[in-house]
Amino acid sequence: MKTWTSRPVPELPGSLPQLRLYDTALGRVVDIEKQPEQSMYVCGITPYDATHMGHAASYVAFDLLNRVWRDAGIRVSYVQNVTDVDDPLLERATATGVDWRDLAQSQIDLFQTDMDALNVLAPNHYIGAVEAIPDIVPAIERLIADGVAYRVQGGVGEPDGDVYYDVEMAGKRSDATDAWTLGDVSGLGETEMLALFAERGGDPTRPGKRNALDPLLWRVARDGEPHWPGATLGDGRPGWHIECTVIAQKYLPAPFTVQGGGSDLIFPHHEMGAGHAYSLSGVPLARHYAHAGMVGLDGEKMSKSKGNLVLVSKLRAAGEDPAAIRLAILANHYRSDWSWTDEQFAVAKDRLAGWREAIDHAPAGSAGPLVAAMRNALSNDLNAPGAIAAVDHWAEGAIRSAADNSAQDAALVTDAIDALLGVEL
Ligand code: 5CA
Ligand code: ZN
Repeated sequence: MKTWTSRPVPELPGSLPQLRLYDTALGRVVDIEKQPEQSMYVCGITPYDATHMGHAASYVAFDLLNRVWRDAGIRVSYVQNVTDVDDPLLERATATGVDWRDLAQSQIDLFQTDMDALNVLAPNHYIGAVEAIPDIVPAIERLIADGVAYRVQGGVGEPDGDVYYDVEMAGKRSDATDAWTLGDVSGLGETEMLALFAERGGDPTRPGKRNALDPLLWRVARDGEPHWPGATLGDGRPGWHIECTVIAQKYLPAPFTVQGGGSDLIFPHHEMGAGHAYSLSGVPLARHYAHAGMVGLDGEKMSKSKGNLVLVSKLRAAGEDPAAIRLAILANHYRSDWSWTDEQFAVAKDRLAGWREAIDHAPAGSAGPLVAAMRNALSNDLNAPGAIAAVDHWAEGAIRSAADNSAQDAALVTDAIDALLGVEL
């Protein structure tokens, strides 16, 4: 699928220190191994509504990772999916009387325009679930042949043949030390898993399943639902977790460096994806799992289903500067849960205006130490608030300074704020 076009990233002299990142599966900050090329998969949107601040924050978080790797001279291979067929998308299309394909396409276009406005670097591959179906079908057939997936008989009004992943069997099959067993990514116990599974698209009470937590791999065709050829599986459509697993395995090395998304994807999505990948390839999907915090509004998680949304496109349409939206997001550490407020947005707008003013007063020799301070903060688990504080400190000094203004320093500070934070002055 077509992606958006990244804006150029200025090159800075020097380079970033050793990158440290919080790994969800390990539960601590780890050194990211140095490699000439790094790879990441960031879960994309389900395109049934416009990009809200929560989505935007998760893509800005992983854009920071992309930028710090590039700053360290590392090539980045970046893949993102788009869940362009799934229950919530079909339900919304039916409820609003729009063709689900038109709904998906319009929201994908809007998302890409928002990402471009927010100066989020584009992935190298942007892949839809629908276009991945020819790769997903043989993967599921293999899981069945290997005994880690099974077909369920239909019940009242349900056809035979939905395919589920056998979490227990998959866990037992793994004898290597880095193998997957249920809970490896999320660290959750069964009770918590059951609650989250039901809440986040799972069907724990579906009759005929071997384990309540077994996730759907293939949903055979139902009347009125879109479906695709499934070879021996029969016509149908894929489950959610297998979609991301197969796309990541096709376009990235195994294991790739970082699997990313919002923290609501830790379980079941990234847990099950890690299992699927191990069952399919015998190696872990990713070396590290990283998650962004949840963004809320008025104390509640911002979500399409709740409808309490602050939309990037609406703010843009109201004439707000996307650089200020990005700066408002970055003022929160990517791992923290936070709420969008007009007050915080006003602070970001003032800050951006202050930085723009200070740039004309850049004291000679001040840029180098600022760039070093920004890099130090960002290399420490992408501490954007720390990098912002460094720029604030520099800007206050620049305004007060009696030293000569330096065009060279002004250019370097402008480049650093753009290259490392993605904020264009
Ligand atoms: N298509 C799947 C991933 S394969 C999906 O979760 N789509 S989504 O549109 O619901 O979310 C897209 C990304 O935004 C995910 O990484 C999700 O974790 C993140 N996200 C959703 N809501 C929020 C929120 N309120 N705060 C922070 N991130 C959020
Ligand atoms: Zn995903």
